[in-house]
Amino acid sequence: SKIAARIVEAAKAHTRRVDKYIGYGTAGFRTKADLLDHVMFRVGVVSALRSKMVKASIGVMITASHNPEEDNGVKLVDPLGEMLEPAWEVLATEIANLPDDKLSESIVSLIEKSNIDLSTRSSVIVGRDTRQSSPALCQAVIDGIKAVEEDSEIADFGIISTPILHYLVVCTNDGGKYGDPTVDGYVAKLSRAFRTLIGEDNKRGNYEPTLIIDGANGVGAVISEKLIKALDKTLAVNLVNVGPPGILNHDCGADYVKVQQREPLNVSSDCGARCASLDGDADRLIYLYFDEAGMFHMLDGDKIALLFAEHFNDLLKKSQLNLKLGMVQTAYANGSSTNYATKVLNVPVTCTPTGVKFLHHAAQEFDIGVYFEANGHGTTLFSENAVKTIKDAASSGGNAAAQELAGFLNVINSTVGDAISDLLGVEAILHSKGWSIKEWDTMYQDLPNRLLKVSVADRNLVTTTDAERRVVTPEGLQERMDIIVAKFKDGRSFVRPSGTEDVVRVYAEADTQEHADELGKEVAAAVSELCS
Ligand code: 16G
Ligand code: ZN
Repeated sequence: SKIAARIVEAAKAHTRRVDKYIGYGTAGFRTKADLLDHVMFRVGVVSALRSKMVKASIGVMITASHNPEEDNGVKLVDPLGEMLEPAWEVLATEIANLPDDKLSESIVSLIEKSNIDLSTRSSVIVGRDTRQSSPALCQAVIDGIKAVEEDSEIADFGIISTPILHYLVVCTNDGGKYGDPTVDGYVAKLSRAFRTLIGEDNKRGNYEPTLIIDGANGVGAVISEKLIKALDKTLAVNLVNVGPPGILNHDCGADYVKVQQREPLNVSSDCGARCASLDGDADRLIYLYFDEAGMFHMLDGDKIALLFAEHFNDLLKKSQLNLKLGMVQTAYANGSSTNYATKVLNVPVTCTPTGVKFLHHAAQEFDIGVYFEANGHGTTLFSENAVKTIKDAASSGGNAAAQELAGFLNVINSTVGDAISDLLGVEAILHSKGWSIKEWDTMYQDLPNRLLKVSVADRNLVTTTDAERRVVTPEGLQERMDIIVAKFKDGRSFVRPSGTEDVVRVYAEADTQEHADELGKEVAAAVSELCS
């Protein structure tokens, strides 16, 4: 057939030079950049076919997020801005790993099996991060799309954040209802909503409108620059870690701050101000500051989630709107944060397995669903009913709390976790409350915790249940862990196989750092022993 011939021809420029299986993990295909050329080409092919099948625009994002500069990756975004449907993850993985000489026949069979109408024009929205490997890999994706259909509609947005790509996909498919499908449209929507929320006076109580943003030497810095202009001094931003290319995430960024539990490069302990660290594709956010004694404090995804939940809870009470607020966390959420939500705020908390798609899905069960991973990825979802209820109450006037909620509808990028949008949300809430970062930080006290990795022969020996909180196999491990955990006050521990690295992860928390460390060590030893 014609398409088979075209794919054979185009694939010659993107041969599979490495015989290594590359899987579609929790965040798409991700590995060393120099292993990815053929994968990108094939993802391009798959994205065009997916678009034809669903008769809508599909997104392709080229990034390896918080991972080092040498890595890269790619993920597909479905028409409503959500992660690619699982059945297609399987298809994409099969196609990505075929030998070259099986590629075209396999694609033809996919077209037949899925009943894809080739006459439907495909539409693919493409974005990439600032990695030096990204332009060439992006070209490989485009070659793949064109192999399926020479005049496919390709919107190549160049360097954008992952959340902007999700936003563009949503806006393109809903005809611009959610926002104007351009980067400027995104910046304008968020900055306008933020300025409306802040109003005339950007100072209030203990809130100071000055912020350091750590751009992780990546796209977060690029977007922040646009944002700063659009904010027009409503928020005074000191942007650090803005490049040069080649040192993405190096000793800076949200993942560095969270894992190392220290400040990023170019943020010094005497600055006294608050700092927001973004990750390499700007979909994670972590705050930090130094107190008067020069001590470092970190406010992670859990703290951010609780700030949102508390404020929305307040606004719902004040506005007297009858909407159901809930939170979604994973097992990594600090026990104190869950406790604060359920016991102090009386907000229900759902726990899901790790991975954005699980949290996002669970958050859709509420009218207002706040979801965050402790690593700083998260957002707030508003049901259709919530959007309508809030807008109606806001427009009828006199209900200031409803009007504030309406402002948040536009500041928050509900399509996926978005560091820039979350940052504006946090700043607007602190302003509204007149809070310093210290007042936010002392909302509740984190339980000391420890994260460890254990290398084992086969990490998939470990299987879990109850949203990763209990081990099913290897047999006897959970019983051993129960006995160990019982020895520690406020002890809690769980283990799970990583979805992105060849290790088993161990989480432990307890009343003191020493105890959390000890608990983690003992559990790690049990994992090693029972997995060998
Ligand atoms: C991926 C996930 C992230 C999760 C992380 C866990 C998405 C888009 N990203 O980065 O949510 O926290 O994996 O990694 O789902 P791990 O399985 O190695 O612990
Ligand atoms: Zn990221």
